[in-house]
Amino acid sequence: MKNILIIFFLILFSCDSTFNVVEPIPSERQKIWQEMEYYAFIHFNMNTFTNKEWGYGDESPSKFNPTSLDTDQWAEVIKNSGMKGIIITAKHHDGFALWPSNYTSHSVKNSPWKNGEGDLIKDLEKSCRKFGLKLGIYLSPWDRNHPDYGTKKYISYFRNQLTELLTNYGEIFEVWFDGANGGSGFYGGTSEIRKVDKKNYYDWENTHKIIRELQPNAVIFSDAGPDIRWVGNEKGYADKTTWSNIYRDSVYGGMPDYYKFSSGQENGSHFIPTETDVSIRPGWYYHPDEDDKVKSLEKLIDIYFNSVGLNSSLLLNIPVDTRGLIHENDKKRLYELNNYIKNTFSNNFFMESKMYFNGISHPIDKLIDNKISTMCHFKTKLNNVIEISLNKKKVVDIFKISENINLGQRIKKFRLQALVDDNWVTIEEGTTIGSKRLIKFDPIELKEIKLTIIDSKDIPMISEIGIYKSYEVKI
Ligand code: FUL
Repeated sequence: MKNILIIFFLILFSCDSTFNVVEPIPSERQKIWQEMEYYAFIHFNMNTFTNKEWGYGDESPSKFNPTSLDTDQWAEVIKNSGMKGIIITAKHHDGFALWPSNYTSHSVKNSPWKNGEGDLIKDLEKSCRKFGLKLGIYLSPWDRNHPDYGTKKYISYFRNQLTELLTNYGEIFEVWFDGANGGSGFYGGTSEIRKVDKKNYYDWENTHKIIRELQPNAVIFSDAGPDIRWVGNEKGYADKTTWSNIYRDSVYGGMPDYYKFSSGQENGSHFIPTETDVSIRPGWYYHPDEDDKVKSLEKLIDIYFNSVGLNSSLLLNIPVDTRGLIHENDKKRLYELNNYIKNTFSNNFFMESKMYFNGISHPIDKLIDNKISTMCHFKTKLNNVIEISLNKKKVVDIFKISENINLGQRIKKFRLQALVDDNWVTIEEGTTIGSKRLIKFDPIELKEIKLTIIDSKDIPMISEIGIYKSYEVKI
């Protein structure tokens, strides 16, 4: 009888035995990036001082003059906010460089800041290392200042700047290329409209080679990858259905109607997860009249659930102010959000619970150890059921599930139910899971919960599950 039971058990599910992969799967650099989840964008550059979002390219370097710039303050606030890195706008569309580039005079070296002796990227690099953060670079492909923009010569200039940034500032975790490019600008004084063929002008393939050679661990972001792709909006919301898979060669940076690709494609040829970029204020850059328009904690929590909780990452922008500091109001809100995330997710009520995979009792430890590599999986693709019984009734409002995406994203359809008065009540029916799916619902008191994985591309590989109650942040 015992042997029959063991065989039955192995037929239905197992933990950490041999398994197949479902292509496409992430590269090593993507795996490292995927674990970061939440990191900061900093928009700080010429626009901070002209109170604009997009500079024309004719701004005098003398305008760049922060009074008390302190990159240690940025890094300290960001570290204490639970974020893992910073991506800085080294050069935005107006062409002003935050480092003393050898290839242009339009940079900090002609500004009053530190009498032209400063290098903001160097300062930030040091602060990031000091506070244990990773450093990433935003380098605008569009340059409204440069006389050669639109010609082949500009591509060499762009690559020279990229090479400087990837050579002189240690390890870079992400290189960020904006899809906004081409249009009106100063262009060395011609003040005209210069449109470019967004698909071919930049010869991205060869630009990417430079990055791979100089910073092999860096992920490359653009609307279309090749490593990380845009989520398709700047509001902070990923699609409810989010495949990391996409037919990469059907998309390109700056393409029209890109938003149509937000949800990816189930059978896409390449693994290119989304990144959700959104600003904590209405603008990307600092504007004094937005000091009281910092997003509410409630809104930021909603964004967190709809980005990190929808198989994406959250790149939250903080506009550093004209002093060169993260403003008190943004700092306060970032700390509140961190307080919420830290305290909510530190208490997984699945500890000491009983779990059943397709009706068979099974230890839950590998699914609550916060390790993607330890997991449990079934033996069939359809209608697999995980039932969990808490050690006692609890009021909860969040459910978490992760697939081991290192073996390929698989789950296509699921249903989450709670046992209420002897009836299974559906909390959520959904599609994709991916690296992390967070489901938020009205608080409910329960003891038994059931997840049915209705359909999957291949046998589902579950690496984490969790159930939580939202922490009440005192504001
Ligand atoms: C956009 C840019 O045009 C904005 O200014 C900002 O940098 C945002 C992150 O990307 O496409």
